[in-house]
Amino acid sequence: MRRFRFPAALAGLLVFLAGCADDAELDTFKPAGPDAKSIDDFMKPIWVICLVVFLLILGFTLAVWYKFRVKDYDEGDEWPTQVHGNTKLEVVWTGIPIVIMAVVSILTLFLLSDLNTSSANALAIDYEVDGVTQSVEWEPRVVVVGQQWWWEYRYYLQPESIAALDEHIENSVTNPANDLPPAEIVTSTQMVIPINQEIELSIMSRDVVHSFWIPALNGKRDALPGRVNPWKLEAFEPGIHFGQCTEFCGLSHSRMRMQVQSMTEADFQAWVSRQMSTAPIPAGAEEWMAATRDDAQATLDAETAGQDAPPPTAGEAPSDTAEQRGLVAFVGNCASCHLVNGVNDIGYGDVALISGAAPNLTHLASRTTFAGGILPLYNDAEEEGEDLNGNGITGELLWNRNDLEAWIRNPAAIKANFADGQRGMPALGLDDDTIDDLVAYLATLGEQPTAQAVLDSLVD
Ligand code: HEC
Ligand SMILES: [Cu+2]
Repeated sequence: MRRFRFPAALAGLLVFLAGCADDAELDTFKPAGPDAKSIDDFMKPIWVICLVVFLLILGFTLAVWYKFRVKDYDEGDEWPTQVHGNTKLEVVWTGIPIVIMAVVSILTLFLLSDLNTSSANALAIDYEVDGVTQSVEWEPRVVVVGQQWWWEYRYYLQPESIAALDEHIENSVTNPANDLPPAEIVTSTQMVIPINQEIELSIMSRDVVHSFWIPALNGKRDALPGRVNPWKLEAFEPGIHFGQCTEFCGLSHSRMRMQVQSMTEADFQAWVSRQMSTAPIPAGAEEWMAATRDDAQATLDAETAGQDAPPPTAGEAPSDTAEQRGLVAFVGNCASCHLVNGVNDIGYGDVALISGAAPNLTHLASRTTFAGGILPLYNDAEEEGEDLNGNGITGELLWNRNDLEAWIRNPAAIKANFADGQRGMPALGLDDDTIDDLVAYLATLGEQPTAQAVLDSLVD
């Protein structure tokens, strides 16, 4: 047994030291917002109290052991006087912990109730749609939906859509996360928020219990099917704040990560503007797309009227460029699950999955990570180097073709899922050329993020 002692001690030490990484993504000791800071401010004195209690007890124990130890058996040392019960002492050492615990729990309740109430003030957002500037008073609120194994974020901006959301939640008899009304912005894995602004969250789940946790911004909050849990977030500075689902939710629980990207109010407004646009249609495919959409609308109208669908009018699908072929392949293979606004949003909702949703891909390329935050969408962005994009940031963003191709070829090989049970994305058995075209098309969906955002969001 003895020869295992050293390796065991070494392993223990390594595990212990591994907890000391100073750039750990999920560091709970680096608050980056007021909520996380109030938790931190509260926790630190408690650690100090714990340390004092620990040292006192250890000190007493050692002192007693030293003072009353048996010095020599042979000479028949006298036994120390045996004491049974000392009321005063017992009252003191029972009373002090009770007082400490009571104070800590009462203060905890106050803090919890503070973390549960948000007082978000409305934020005036100007955004542009089709060249026309519009403006809304946004009560900063993001609907967070957990599902196996990724997070969706929904932004309801216009008064009508906010009213529809509230009505939906109020009238929901089973699970409010099902059939949520359309939101102006839907994104996945990366939530985007303006800084110095309290953001109210409404956390839900489409399937099992998940838990939303961005340690730098606030504590954990469970996502429960059938409920809407309130929570809030606020960030001091622009940056990326990492998170991880913290309620075991099945096969790929550990690959259900998330990030919050905080940015200045001006950058946030620009982000909103960009997210409000529909996806660009690859050059040369506009006519076919318009006709395909008309057909979808006609089929939908006929269905509603209880008639037979009219014959399709869209002619031969365009196939000159990779992007065109990719769009056509998307409509044929992916559109039953994924939404791209401007492509298949007509009559969309006939989703094949039990969890009821797949990530909205309209602005996929504006994110920096995919598949529940386990893979980067761009690579080769370097900290040092030339200003290749002419945007003042050095390094170049390269669309991560390899991982995207591997993902479309067989998602389960990258992220264990349960596609037969309609969890996660299935392998669709596409040939390599089609996959190439799809990846080229996906790159057109949304404006590139900054190289800085890509660098910041890489998990070391
Ligand atoms: C049966 C439904 C279904 C079909 C069909 C489908 N997907 Fe998916 N897809 C999903 C689900 C579910 C996820 C989320 C998986 C995860 O992260 O665990 C996903 C994730 C993705 C992602 C990552 C998105 C993100 O933000 O993380 C991409 C990219 C993607 N799919 C592309 C495609 C393409 C291209 C096709 C067509 C060839 C396709 N999918 C077909 C269900 C589907
Ligand atoms: Cu989860």
